[in-house]
Parts: sequence; structure tokens; C-alpha cells
Amino acid sequence: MASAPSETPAVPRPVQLKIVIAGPFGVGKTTLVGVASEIAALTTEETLTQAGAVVDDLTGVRSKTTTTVGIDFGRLTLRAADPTHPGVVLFLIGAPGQDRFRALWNELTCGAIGVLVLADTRRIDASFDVLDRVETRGLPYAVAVNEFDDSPTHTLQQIRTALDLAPRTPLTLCDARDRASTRDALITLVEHIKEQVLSS
Ligand SMILES: Nc1nc2c(ncn2[C@@H]2O[C@H](COP(=O)(O)OP(=O)(O)OP(=O)(O)O)[C@@H](O)[C@H]2O)c(=O)[nH]1
Ligand SMILES: [Mg+2]
Repeated sequence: MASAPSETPAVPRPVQLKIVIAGPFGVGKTTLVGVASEIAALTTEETLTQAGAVVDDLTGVRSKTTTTVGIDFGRLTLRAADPTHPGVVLFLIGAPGQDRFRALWNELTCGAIGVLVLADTRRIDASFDVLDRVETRGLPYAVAVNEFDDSPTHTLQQIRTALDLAPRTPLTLCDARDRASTRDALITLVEHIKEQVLSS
């Protein structure tokens, strides 16, 4: 005998989005992925050694002892207030920050829907290269300034001007060590991506 059709409507599957977390060396990409992720994040940290001193630029982050040599991987589910909305699952890919990994950029961003660029106002010019690569790739992006204890105090407008961001590019402050703060930065990016997709 055939079973009666279920009364419960099928739960829609969440939309899955690949998001790249990019930014200069030591800006807090691995920290952000680890804090934001609801699963134990995959990391590929290796110790910075004397042998790498000729290729690894430690300017401004001398106290750092490890660096990402592959990718970070984490996952964050964003549930909508509307229970009929399937929500969104973000697959978070933390990029390596050292210049020697720039050849990975195209593979890393392949299939990505957007990029969260982390910036450090102590080394504002260190962000230009990654912003350039994101724009060349044509991906929607948002910028989040990871505030360190000794970061100089600037207004968002001053930072926007210094980074030469378009008025439509979201710019927020965040603390990569704080879950709620990283979540807010990622939600800002997702909202921006949605606007970009709807307006295209
Ligand atoms: N004070 C402070 N320290 C932070 C903050 N975010 C990260 N850190 C620390 O700064 C260091 C850099 O963090 P990582 O997350 O490894 O940086 P990264 O961008 O992944 O570095 P690479 O992968 O090597 O490019 C770590 O020691 C963090 O604990 C922050 O918001 N404030
Ligand atoms: Mg890292």
C-alpha cells in the first residue's frame, strides 16, 4: 500500500555561498575564519622561520610566529528570521597573506560569490594590492577594518578616502577575535552581494 503523502512541507535547502577572506599578511584572516566558523576550522599554519625572512614581509607584524601556507576553511550558517526562508550557508576560505602565494589567487576565488577584505589601519598601503586583485577579478566585496590595540584612530570616511573605496563599497570596523563582530562583517558582505546581484 502506498504511504500517505507527508503533511510537512519539505524544508528548503540553504543557499551555499563561497566567500573568500582576503587581506595583507597578519591582518587577522585566520583568526576571523576560526572565530566565525561553527565547525572546527581547517587551518594550514606553519612557523615563520629565518629561512623565509628573505621572502616573507614582516613589516608591522614582527611578533607573528606563524603564517597560512594554504587556506583556512570554515562554515557559518546564517538563518533568516522568516522560517520559510532557507537561510544561507557561507563557506569561508581564508586566503594566505604572503606575496609568495599570489599564484593561488585565481584558484582560490574560483566559484566565490564575494570577498571580505580585511584591512589594518597601521599599514593602510598594505591593502592596495589585494583590493586591486579583487577589483580585477570583478567580485563584489566589502572591507572590514580589523582594529588592533595600537591602531590609529580615524573616522570611517578618512579610511574610505585612504583606501580609495567607491561610495557603494561597504566599510565597517570589526574585531576578528569577536564572533558577533565577524558575523556582522560577513552579513554586511552578504547584503551587499544580494544588492549587486539584484541590480545586475
Ligand atoms: N590585538 C588584536 N590582535 C589580533 C586581532 N586580530 C588578530 N589578532 C592577532 O594578530 C595575529 C594575526 O592573526 P592571523 O589571523 O594569523 O593573521 P592572518 O591574516 O591570517 O595572517 P597570514 O595568514 O599569515 O597572512 C594573531 O596573533 C592574532 O591573535 C585583533 O583584532 N586585535
Ligand atoms: Mg592566515
